[in-house]
Amino acid sequence: MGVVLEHIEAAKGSQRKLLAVLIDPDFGQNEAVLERTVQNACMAKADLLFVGGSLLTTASFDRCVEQVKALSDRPVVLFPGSPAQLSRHADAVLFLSLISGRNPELLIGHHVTAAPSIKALGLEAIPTGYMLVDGGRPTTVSYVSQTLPIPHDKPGIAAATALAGELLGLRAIYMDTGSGAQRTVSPAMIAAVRKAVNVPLIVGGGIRDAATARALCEAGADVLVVGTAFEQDPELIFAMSEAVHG
Ligand code: 1GP
Repeated sequence: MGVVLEHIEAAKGSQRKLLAVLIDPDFGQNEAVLERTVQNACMAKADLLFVGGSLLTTASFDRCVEQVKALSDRPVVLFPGSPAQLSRHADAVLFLSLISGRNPELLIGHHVTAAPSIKALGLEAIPTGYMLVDGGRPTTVSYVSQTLPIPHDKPGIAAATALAGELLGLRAIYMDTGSGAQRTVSPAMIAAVRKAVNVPLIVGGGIRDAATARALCEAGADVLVVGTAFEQDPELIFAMSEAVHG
């Protein structure tokens, strides 16, 4: 097992919740804002830095990852929207299979394309079942992936999907309503998935305040991912970190 997954599993074992700050490389084009966000993440003791996005309009992905790594003392984890989003500057990559959808390219196609590069770059790959959940409106990820999200009020579907992922050998489940979603995954759905599987649960999409972050941790999330709210207010990282770490 790689060191990043080991870190996540050890935290789960000791019931310590983790906060991941998501950096969208398009947003990271503004170097001053990127620097401030990464510095705040380190000062606030956020646990992980995720870099990636479903649709990139910048050509300088690698440069963004390099900068994030240079500015931080936290593990940098790629959250790739495509096989082009790989970089040797990262510590690990979420090797995502979009198990809530039925798009073969996102279940196995992109993986075949990316696997030789991941090996050549020496990146730790974390096999992750990615589940897109309805967050109240279409998001970039639902449009780009051309998949139907799991209905918000169907925790049973989410639990069965996550269990299938775990039985297939995936090492983490990422439940996401998508960047900038109107609502988060519900605590009831997180609790149902938590009951169904033992692997770490990563939860993201639409988390904007500390009280919500705390509620999702209490429902069973192990890692919370926040992006948009920190783009709007990098100072929020401090309150969010306090809420997640209890
Ligand atoms: C999106 O889970 C992430 O994939 C984060 O979402 O930008 O809404 O925080 P937000």
